[in-house]
Order: sequence, then C-alpha cells, then structure tokens
Amino acid sequence: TEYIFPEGFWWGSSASATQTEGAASVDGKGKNIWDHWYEIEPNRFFHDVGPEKTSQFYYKYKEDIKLMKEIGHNSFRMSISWARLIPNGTGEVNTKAVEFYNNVINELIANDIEPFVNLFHFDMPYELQKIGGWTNREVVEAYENYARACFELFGDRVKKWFTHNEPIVPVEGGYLYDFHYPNEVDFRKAVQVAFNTILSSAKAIKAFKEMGQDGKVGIILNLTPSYPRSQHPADLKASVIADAIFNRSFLDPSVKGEFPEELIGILKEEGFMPEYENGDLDIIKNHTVELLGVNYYQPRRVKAKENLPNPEAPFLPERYFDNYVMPGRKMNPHRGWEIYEKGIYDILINLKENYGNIECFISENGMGVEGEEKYRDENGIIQDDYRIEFIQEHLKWVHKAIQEGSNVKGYHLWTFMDNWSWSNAYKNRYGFVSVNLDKDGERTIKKSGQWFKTVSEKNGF
Ligand code: BGP
Repeated sequence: TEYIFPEGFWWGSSASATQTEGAASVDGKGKNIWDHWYEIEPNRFFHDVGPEKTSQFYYKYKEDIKLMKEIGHNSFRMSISWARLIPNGTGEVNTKAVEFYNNVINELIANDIEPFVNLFHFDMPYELQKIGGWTNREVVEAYENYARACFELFGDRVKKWFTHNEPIVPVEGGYLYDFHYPNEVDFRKAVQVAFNTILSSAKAIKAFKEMGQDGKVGIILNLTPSYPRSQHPADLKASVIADAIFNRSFLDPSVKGEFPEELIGILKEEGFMPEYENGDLDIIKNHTVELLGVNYYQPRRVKAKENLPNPEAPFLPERYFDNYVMPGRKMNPHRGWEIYEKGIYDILINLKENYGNIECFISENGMGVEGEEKYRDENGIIQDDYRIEFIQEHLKWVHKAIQEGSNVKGYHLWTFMDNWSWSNAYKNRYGFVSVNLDKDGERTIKKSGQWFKTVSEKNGF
C-alpha cells in the first residue's frame, strides 16, 4: 500500500531554544529558570552537558539548516528564548539576540524552509520567576509585550506563530509533580498558572490582530487521549474527568474560547477557582487560535478510583481517577512511555468532530532512545530502523484521518537533532541527526533522516 499525503504537506521537525542553542550566558542573554536550576542543582540532570552548551545551535545554525534541507524539510518549528531577546523579561530588547534570530529565520527562508516560531517553550526568564512566574499577573503583561516585540521584529517574514508549547507541562512540572522549577506541590498555584497562560495566549493573539500582522497564530498542545479501562460507567466517568483536566483545560479555551464545564465544576466544588479580572473571559472568548499544533507521544489510561483519597495528602488530579496499566501495552522502555499509534488518529478525529475541524498539524511525535551509538555502522550512520517504523506507523494513522476528512496539514518529528532534555538531559536521543558530544557536537544524519528525505520528496511512502 502507498500512503500519499495532500499536496503541500508540511514535512519537518521541531526544536526549542533552551534545548538546542547553548550559549546560555553569551551575548547578553539573561538567565531563565533552567539556567538557574542547573546552576543550583546540577545533579538533578544526570549528564554534564546542560543548557549552557547542549547542541550549540547558536554557533552551528548554518550547518544545521543545511542538514535540514538535505533531509527534505520544508518547515521547521523553533522557539525564541524570551531571556535571550529580553534578558530580564521586561525592558530593552537585546540587539545581539535580534541579530541571531534574524540570521536563523533568513537562513531558513533562503533554504525554502518555512519557519514556524513559538514564543514560549518552558523557559521563563529567571527575573520573572523571582516574582512568581506565571502565578503573577504582571508576567502576563510582560509576556504580551514580549510577544509584540517578536511580531514587530520578525513578523514580516514569519507567518506561523505559536503562543505556547504544551502550556500544561509547566503547570504539572512546576506546581504538581516536581519536574520543572520551582517544583512546588500547590494545586491553587497550578490552577492560577494555567489560567494566566491561557490569558497570555489570548492577549498575544489580540495583539497580533491589533498590529495588523498577516499570518496565523496558534498554540501547541500535548494531547493525551484518555482511555477508560472499561465501558463501566465509573471508569468512563474517570476518563471524562481526566480528559477535562489534562486536555480540554487548554484545548477548549484555545479553540472554543471557553472552559469545560466538568473542570469548572471541580474547581468550584473544591474551592480552587483562579483569580481573574473583569474582561479576562471576554478576551479569551474572542481570541481563539487559528492553527493548532498537536504533540502526541502517549495516551493516558485511567480507571475509577479504587481507594478513597487520603484527605491529608496534597490535592492532585489523581483524586478523581487512578492510572491504569493496560496489560500487553507496547512500551518505549527508554522513556517509559506507552506507544499507541492509533491515539494520533483518535485525536485528529476528535478535532474534526468536536472542534470545528480546526486546521492542525502534528507538531511533535518521536521516540527517545538511549545508547544509540551502538547502532552506528561501519560508515558512521546510526541505523535507527525502530525510529523509521515508529514514524511510519503513526503516519499511517494520520493518513487514515485525512481520508476521513481531518484538516491535518503536516508532520514534524521531535526533533531535528539530538538535544538536551528537561528531565533526561542528553540520555535519550530523538533526532534525525545525531550529535556527538565527545567530538564537539559533530553532526551525522541517521538512517531515519535519509529515509525522511524520500518521504518528503515523494510526499509519502
Ligand atoms: C515534549 C517537549 C519537548 C521534548 C519532548 C520529549 O513534552 O515539548 O521539549 O523534550 O517532550 O520529552 P523528553 O525530552 O522529556 O523525553
């Protein structure tokens, strides 16, 4: 069988500033929370290469963009580092940063690769975290000014913008489950952070329109289809709640301009409604996204709660469901994530049926593997057939969704080249291109990169 995609399909990959650029304290860049965390707790990150150096995209972007071209990219998603552009989060723009992002954007365009630019990928400027980060309303305002600066500086060439990447992750990591700075466990703050990020996204979209920019503004969400253990009503109820908390919390306001009733119900009942001002809900209502990036790695499987929650324990979403380990599930053992290819199709069909078939694309999907060096053959090429298979199996489901009317426009792998990860440092490798840290970050295209070129050229496989 052949799987051919619609003309103009976006083939490429995605990456983020903090994970790839390095040069974290160079040319006037301010510190973000990751630079800070790495400084105070280096042992949390079990590799000696941190965001300070990582893949050195700051120095090697020309070479990297050439490689993107070589493996058939027609688009690439990157992020701007807020603390590089505006070192303290507010105030003057750093001209060295403007020069760098201009160079990257121009280089991409010169190579016929469309830049998709995201404004916030987990990297809060440290000066703003000191005043509470997203819990603080002033940070919403600072973000809006930062967004305006980006549109003004780069909007003549960038036509696809994203306000946030996976905005629920800083909520979960920073305020519930201890994997992002400031690693607190505080449901009230978590809700406030979620609300303020959603508001910041709507405000950036409003600014974009007011400025008369052309192009589209979207958001990138990690969607985790929430499958119940069984069709038993109690299991179904658990999955509806998990879906409202983890998916619809951001998906509904971003696309429909309103919050899911199930979620509001819980927040009211438990006394966790966020603080907001008059007019906020209208701003959210009237400034929804035009394009949705979908990051998909794994589903969420849940079942009805088996034991009564301990009233002494801090309030967590798990008060409403238990996680369910499905027997026989397929796993990526390196990351500990389930691989369930059909999930990508379920998401796309849900968007088609319940979200007005909004224009969307797969903005991340990928497979992190530890110890890939052992797959390097005598010609120096990493034989990552498992990655090719992973991508192919997901693309087959994307293809089926398209045949059924999904408005999905592209597929970006996470990620272009191996990079530094928030929770695993340089352990798991995700790239089409390998980075050899022992040889000053030497790049080599993996077998999957070579294969991707054929997919892009043929517009399928
Ligand atoms: C997503 C993030 C990426 C990336 C990816 C892989 O959640 O948007 O930044 O890191 O996951 O996850 P990890 O690096 O934790 O294995």
